[in-house]
This record gives sequence, structure tokens and C-alpha cells, in this order.
Amino acid sequence: MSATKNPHRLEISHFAVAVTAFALASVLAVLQALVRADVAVPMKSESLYYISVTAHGVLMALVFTTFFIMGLGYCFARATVGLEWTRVAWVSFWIALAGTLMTTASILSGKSTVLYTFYPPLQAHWTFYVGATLLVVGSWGFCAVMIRSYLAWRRSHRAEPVPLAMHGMLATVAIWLLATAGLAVEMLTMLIPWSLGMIERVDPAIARTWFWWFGHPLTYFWLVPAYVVWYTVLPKHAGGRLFSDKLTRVVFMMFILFSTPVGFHHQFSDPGISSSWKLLHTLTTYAILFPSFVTAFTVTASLEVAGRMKGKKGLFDWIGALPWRDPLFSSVVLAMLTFGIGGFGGAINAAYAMNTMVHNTAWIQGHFHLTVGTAVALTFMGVTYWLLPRVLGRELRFAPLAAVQPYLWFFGMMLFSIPSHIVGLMGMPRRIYTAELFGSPVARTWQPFSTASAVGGVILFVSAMLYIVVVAATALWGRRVNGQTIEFSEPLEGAPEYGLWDRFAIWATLAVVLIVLAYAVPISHLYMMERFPSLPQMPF
Ligand code: HAS
Ligand code: CU
Repeated sequence: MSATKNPHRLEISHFAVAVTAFALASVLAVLQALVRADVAVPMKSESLYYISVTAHGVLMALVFTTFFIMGLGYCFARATVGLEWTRVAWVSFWIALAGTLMTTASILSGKSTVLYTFYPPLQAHWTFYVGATLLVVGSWGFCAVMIRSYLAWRRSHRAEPVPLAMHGMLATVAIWLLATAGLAVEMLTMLIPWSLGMIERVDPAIARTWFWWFGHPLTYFWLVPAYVVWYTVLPKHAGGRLFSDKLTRVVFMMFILFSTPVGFHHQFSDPGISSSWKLLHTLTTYAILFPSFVTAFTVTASLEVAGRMKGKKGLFDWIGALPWRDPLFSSVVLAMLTFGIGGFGGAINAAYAMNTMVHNTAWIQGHFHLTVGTAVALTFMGVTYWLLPRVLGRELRFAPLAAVQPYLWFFGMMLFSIPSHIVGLMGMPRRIYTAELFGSPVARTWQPFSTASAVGGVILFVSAMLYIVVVAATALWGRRVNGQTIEFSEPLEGAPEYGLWDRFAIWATLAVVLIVLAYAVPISHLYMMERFPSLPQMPF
């Protein structure tokens, strides 16, 4: 099979961009961890540190994830309902790639050091915002292709539930469309005209509100595709069955419903939003914990089923019967264990009063490296090992490296994140360059924790490089194999029936209603209050 004739070229191109972004961002990450531990890395400077943090955040959180999810979505659509509109998918890919290159160049030029949350009044060069917008426009093309493929399938399958993997990917699409509406308002009415000099000032409070309308569901845009793998691939791969198809559909629909109307849990300390609205967003945030609790139960139960199907009868001996050396299995289970801790931290963040303890401290970077940096990213690495033979038609090279890589990631991340949580509680701010804070005595007590985190960072870097080596070697020199197909888990209770949990339009409409309830009044308050918009600020 020559590369040009591979039927999976579309998916492979997306994965290639994702893995390249991941590799670049991993190099930046280890340098940052060393700077924080006060190690004399070459060309160490404040400005380079912040350029690096911006590039790392954008490449990991926005580029690696988005391209990986689009590639995975196309794979799952092709394997379940068939892929329509592939030409639109290709055009969208090139738009997203052009946007990514534009934003990356803008950051590396030093003119757009605004971190991955790009809060005004920090201002980036217009190419940063336009590039990011193009990435999103490309992702909308992906959404259109997924919806079109679903509708084409639905015409000839009127009373059937959509295959579960596609169900989860469609939930991802719905979450993304609702989320990016907020980002579009921020970009088009505020940041782009402001960076082009068409308006002089923007209001940081309003910009942050539109940003977090987008920013929280963004985290579920990352998480839900990982859950799709946990539910629809892992049980089968481990030799078992999915505990409940119906519960899984409930979970995906709950994510559509509750992902967006929670953004104020990132803005508890922001002025201009009354505490009752913040409390409402706390309550909706607690509602969104529910589908993750169900996931913890259902996926673990499915693994127990796998162990039992291998003949284990004791209370815990089924755990030992699971395929711990298999890189997809170990990646996902370690991702789950990590998410148990990250989710617990999330519940603390979401508690209106407790948030003041952790907000803007190193705790937050600890939290999101457990969630997006492991629950999601480690799942995606495991998926890569599973998918490469299936989409490239090549056997995994250096399989023993792939077997140890997830464990290294897990240990590295524990060493990185647990000290970040502790030192955050001790008061260390997040996003600071100088490890010693101009000789402050309290900052000295933080240093051992930053050093431990840096050791974790080095282990993570080694793990990331093992991943890159396996992927590159497989793509270039993997032995050709045929006949590896994408297969999904069978549910324990038999074939599912078409019902309420397949009615996307109902759940998406309810989601819009909830968003309006949660945001219409506080956003209109923000626009009606006397405003004090800000001139642009550049850090250097
Ligand atoms: Fe978060 C900040 C609240 C989940 C990402 N979050 C962030 C930021 C990021 C992020 C990037 O309420 C920083 C943004 C910035 O730069 O300012 N987060 C939550 C809550 C959840 C949550 C309530 N976060 C995520 C996920 C993310 C993510 C998922 C990315 C993918 N987060 C917050 C809040 C803030 C925040 C505040 C703002 C803080 C501030 O002040 O700035 C929940 O969705 C978590 C639910 C999870 C669970 C755990 C379920 C456990 C499972 C596995 C169990 C495993 C078992 C082991 C049983 C309830 C599913 C099985 C073992 C075997 C052997 C089988
Ligand atoms: Cu959030």
C-alpha cells in the first residue's frame, strides 16, 4: 500500500499535525520546568520563558488536542456510519493548519506573548487571533462533515440508535459548536478589531466572560473523545463487554446539557458578576460531575466483566487478569486513575468558597496536568498505539518502549502535579518566571516542590520522546500488516434500542435554554454597567 493510496490519509494527516505539535510543546515544557527549578538552561530569560509558556499551552491544549480529536472523529465516523463530504474535510484541514502555522509563527516572533487564555488587556499581534480563529473555522468544517455523515446514515436507518462511538463523537461536536459561539463573539467583536487598531480599548471583564463561556466546555471537548475510547474501545480491547450502552448514552447527553453554563467557576474572583450568578454556576458545575461519576462506575464495571470473562471469581483477582502490558490498556487505566485525583481537585475548584484557596496558584497547573495533560493526553497516546497499525497498515515498532511509556508518563505526572497542588496550597502563584520571587523568604520554602516538579517534568519529557520515537519509527519503518480493523465493544445487555438518548436535537435545544438562563442576565448586566475598558498592554 503506498502512502498516496492509503484510504486513511485524512486521519493520518490530522494525527501527523497533532503529534508534531505535541513533540515541539514537550521540548518547551521540559525547559520551563527546569527554569522554575532554577536550573541554568541556555538562553534563560523572562521573555523567552513567557514565549515558551504561550507556545506550550497553545500547541498542547489547542493544537494537539483539536487535530487529534478531528482525526479520531473521522476514524470513528468512517468505521461506523461512513464518511461523507471528504472534500470539505480536506479543505477544513488546510484552513486549520494554515491558522495553526500563523498563530505559532506569531507566538515565536515574540509579538504575541499572551498565554493560552489570551486575556486582555494583554494584546497579541492580529495574526495570533486570526490564526486561532482559522483553526476554529477548520474545526467547524469537521463538525459539518460529522453531522452530514450522521444525517446521511440516519436516512437509511430511521429507527436504529447510532453506533455508540459515533454517538459520543456527535456529542463532542455539539459541545464544540455551543462552546465556540462564545469564542467567536470574543474574537470578532473584541480581540480582532482591537488588535487591528479598529477599536482602541476592550473591556477585560466582558472578554473573560466570553472566553470562559468557551473555555470550560473546551475541556469537555477534550474529555468526551477520551471517554468515547474508554467506553467503546477499552472493554473490548481488555477482553470484556461494555457494562451499559444506555448509561453511556445518558453520559454523553449530560455533557451536551451541562458543559457550557458553568463558566463562572473560572471567574469567582472577577468583579462585575454577582455572587448569586456565581453560585448558580457552582451548582451546574456540580451537575456536570455526575456523568464522570457514572463513567468511573461503568468503565470499571466493564473491566471487571473482562476479568470475570477470563474466569476470575475472587473479589479483586480480576484486576490481575487485565492486560497491563498492553499500551492502550495501561494508558487508559492510568489516565482513569489520574482523573480520579484530578476530578477530586476539580470539585474543590468548583466550590465557590474553597476556590479562593487555590485560584491563580500552582494548584491549578497541577489540576489541569492531571486532567487534560493525563486523563486526555495519555488516553490519546494509548489510542495512537492502537490506531497506527489500523490506519497505517504497519506493525508497531519498538513495542517494548510503547509498553513502558504510559507508566513513565503516569509517574512523571504524579511527581510533577502532586507537588504543584501542595505548593499551590502554600500560596505559590501560577505563571511566575522567577523561582525565588526576588529573594522572598516564603518563596524559598516553595523551592523543593518546584525541584520535585522539575524532576517529574524530565521524566515526562523522556516519556514523550519514547512516544515520538515509536510513532515515527512505526510510520517510517513499521512492517506492513493487513487486516487489523477497528472494532468496538459489545454491550453486556444486548443490542440497544432507539430512544430519548439518541435525540440530539432535544438535548442540544435544552442546552441552549440552560445557557441562556445561566448567561443572558449577567452578560447583559456587564454590557449595561459603566465600563472602564483598557488600552492594550504588552509584557515586553
Ligand atoms: Fe478543571 C480549571 C473544575 C475537569 C481542565 N480545568 C481548569 C483549567 C483547565 C482545566 C485547563 O471549578 C485551568 C484553566 C486556566 O488556565 O485558568 N474541572 C473542574 C471540575 C471538573 C473538571 C468540577 N478540568 C476538568 C477536565 C479538564 C479540565 C476534564 C480537561 C480535560 N477546573 C475546574 C475549576 C477550575 C478549573 C473550577 C478553575 C479554577 C480556578 O480558580 O482558576 C470535573 O469535570 C471533574 C469530574 C471528574 C470526576 C472524576 C471521575 C473519575 C473517573 C475515573 C475513576 C477511576 C477509577 C480507577 C475508579 C468526578 C472517571 C479505576 C481503576 C481500575 C484499576 C479499573
Ligand atoms: Cu472549568
